[in-house]
Amino acid sequence: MAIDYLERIPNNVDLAGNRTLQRALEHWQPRFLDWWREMGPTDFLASEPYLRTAISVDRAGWASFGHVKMPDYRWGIFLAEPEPDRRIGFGDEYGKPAWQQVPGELRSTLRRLIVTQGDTEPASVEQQRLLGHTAPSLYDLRNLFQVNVEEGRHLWAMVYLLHAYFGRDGREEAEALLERHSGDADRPRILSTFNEPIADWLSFFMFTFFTDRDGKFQLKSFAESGFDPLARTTRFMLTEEGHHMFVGDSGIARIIRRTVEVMQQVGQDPDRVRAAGAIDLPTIQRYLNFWFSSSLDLFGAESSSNVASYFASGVKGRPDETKFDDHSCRDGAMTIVQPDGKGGITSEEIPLRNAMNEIVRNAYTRECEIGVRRWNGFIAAAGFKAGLALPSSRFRRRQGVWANQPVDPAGNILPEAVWTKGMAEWLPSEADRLFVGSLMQRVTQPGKIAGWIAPPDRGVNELPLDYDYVRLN
Ligand code: BYC
Ligand code: FE
Ligand code: FE
Repeated sequence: MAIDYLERIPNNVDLAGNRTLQRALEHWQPRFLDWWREMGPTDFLASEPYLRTAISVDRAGWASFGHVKMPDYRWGIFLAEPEPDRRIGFGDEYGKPAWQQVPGELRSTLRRLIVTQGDTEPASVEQQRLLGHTAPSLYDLRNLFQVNVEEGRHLWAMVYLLHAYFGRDGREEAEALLERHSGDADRPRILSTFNEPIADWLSFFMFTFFTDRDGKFQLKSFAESGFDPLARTTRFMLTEEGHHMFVGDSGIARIIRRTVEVMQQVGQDPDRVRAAGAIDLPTIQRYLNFWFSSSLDLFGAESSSNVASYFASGVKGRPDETKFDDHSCRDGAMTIVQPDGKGGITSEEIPLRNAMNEIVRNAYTRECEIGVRRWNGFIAAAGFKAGLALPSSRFRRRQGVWANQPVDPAGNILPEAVWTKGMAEWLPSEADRLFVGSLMQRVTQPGKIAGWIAPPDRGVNELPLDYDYVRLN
């Protein structure tokens, strides 16, 4: 179905054919805009970034590009095309027709998951709201704003489901999504990582690499859902997610390329690298340790009865469920390694369905490793020892069996005092944050770039690097 841009809320769900729903969403729309003006990139309301907007849900040519003031961005509701006669692909309902309405007994489960997903989207916009002041180039500033408006649209995607399928409770949850705020002492966002400050662009790139990638895996799990509107919504969201991870991956690669260039001039000593205005590799590793460990928590506990019931009931599958042989997983088991409470480790066999969080976390980790290997490639090519590494999945966890355990990045359990001392070296210190913060000077001349990051390989939409990617009005 084509997207109707004449509507106040662009959509391909025939909103005009459901007046009650349309009115409810039109009532929520000004509240969303108020939230954007208060909690979004508030100091850039008059700026015009060069943004892409979805104009169809087809793979080929879904986007149009142009300079737009962000409050005028056409946030809308776009679902991937329906699959005729779609069937549930996993769990106890395997092979039955996918649901076009919410099954009564799954109502509260589905609502909670949709709210949790929806909560992360505006949270990330809040976390990133001040970064515009310190963008290393107009190209990067534009990418930040592109990510922001799309996360705003992801909020719309979840709010549509809440309004369309969950009645009054859904409308109340949609309001609450604008009332919780990242880092708010009284009404924080639901998931841990979305309350962490993103104060500098190194954190932003780490977040878009590691945390948006959790988004990808969670959305892929929902893309398998037996609740068809959720599956179709998340399928379209995934087309936007690719860009967010590109921003993170290429951002970190560009930082590293600049760092090794400086190392070739001044040597490896972190102090000399810093004095030359680049970010030393040990600092990059510490930021990586922080954001990777935080993002691992977003997959939930290694053993979870919640996730077993999501899988059994057909609510939430595994990413790329069709690639697995066994879609029932009723009989399988998985071994989980956990601390034994006496300074050692022990292993426990748990039912496969209870281990779904861990299965998805492992797939996520393998994908993160590909990025790290690529970054190490830049370091090695410059003639230095390529030592960036993901910390162990036991390191600095707050959820699951390894929560609050004294573990080093290699995964060893340490005596409490040794561990406490180590943590100061493994995570960004106040001094690290101050140093990185000191590099964050805004560059606004087209084609110019800050000294701590290499230029991108190419511009946006085949435009040159010195294009005016943001008109700062
Ligand atoms: N922080 O059985 P457990 C994205 C809670 S990112 C705080 O282990 P379950 C994006 C859990 O909620 C993708 N609380 O967990 C990225 C539960 O609480 P209740 C976001 C946590 O249910 C960048 C309790 O602990 N999408 O889109 O198997 C920019 C025990 O739970 C955390 C989703 O997360 C945590 N880290 O799985 C923008 C998908 N971890 O119910 C956007 C929706 C767990 O006992 N969410 N808890 O009060 C889910 O599927 C599941 O809720 C989780 C947890 C995978 C998060
Ligand atoms: Fe998102
Ligand atoms: Fe994202």
